Amino acid sequence: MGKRGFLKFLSLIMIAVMLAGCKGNEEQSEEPRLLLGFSQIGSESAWRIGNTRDIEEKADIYNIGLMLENANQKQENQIAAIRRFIAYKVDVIAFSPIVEEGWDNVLQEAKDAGIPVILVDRDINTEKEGLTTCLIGADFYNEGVMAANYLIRKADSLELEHVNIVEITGTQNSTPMRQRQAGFFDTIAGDERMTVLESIDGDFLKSRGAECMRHLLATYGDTIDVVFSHNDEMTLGALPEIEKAGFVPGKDIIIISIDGGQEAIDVLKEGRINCVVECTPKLGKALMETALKLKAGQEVDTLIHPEEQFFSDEQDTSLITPRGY
Ligand code: GYE
Repeated sequence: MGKRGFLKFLSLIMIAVMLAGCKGNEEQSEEPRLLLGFSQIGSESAWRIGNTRDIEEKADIYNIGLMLENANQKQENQIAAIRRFIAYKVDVIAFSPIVEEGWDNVLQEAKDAGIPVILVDRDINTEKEGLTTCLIGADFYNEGVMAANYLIRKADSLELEHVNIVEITGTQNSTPMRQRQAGFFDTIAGDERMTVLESIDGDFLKSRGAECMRHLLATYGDTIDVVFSHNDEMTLGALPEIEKAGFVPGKDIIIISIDGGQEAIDVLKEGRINCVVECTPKLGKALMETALKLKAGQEVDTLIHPEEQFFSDEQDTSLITPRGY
């Protein structure tokens, strides 16, 4: 390239850089409509990762400034994040409480600062009124009911006389753990065939699901008819343990899971899981719309449940469309 050619090349690069800079400035100059602080629990499952991604995407679409903090499964990190959001004077705070108890003080601080708080995914337990504005999350009790109704139908179709169930639960004292269990137990209560051998805490983690399953197999061996697992991760951890112990999941042991992430649906299609109750992580749209209403001083619905589906070996599973999480 000659000197002139080189100069031309250089000026082209400079123009390109300037244009890129202008575009960046243009994007930045569009003020966010509000600032939302969101404290996420962690990254324990495909569900959680899908939920974080959905909230980030929707914040972008709605032009909402998002301060997102990941608490790595620790309540104290969530409390510290909420305090930072208050100090930063965000417009709205949202968080997914890892457990139900222990939020009164920090939420009172948010209330005193005049910042509205939205609960996402999970609920809190408190005596105090007015600490939060609303809850956007799934109907976990109904998920437990759907899981149990599937089991009752399955027991009918297999003409089972006794059904021994082991339950691997989500994080102790979390809303999905409490309500999925309550919905399931209330629904099987009237069915004399059903016995729950043990409920064990798998903390929504794959590694814990495997550990719990090893313990359950060592204790109850071939008397286990059903595994009811509160999320896909724990189910996916438990399956190899069942196979190592010489049982065929989906046939020797009925496997019931909750969430409906792609990996679990693929295993359902293979026949190694019998039923997956959907719990959608796509709560971002409702969150952004609610935050905008709060900023505008409008009334919001106090409880928003997304619609949820149900997948099982009773249907043609090849028709299930890609899940997106
Ligand atoms: O089922 C599980 C996750 O709170 C609904 O938390 C959520 C649960 C979900 O990690 O996979």
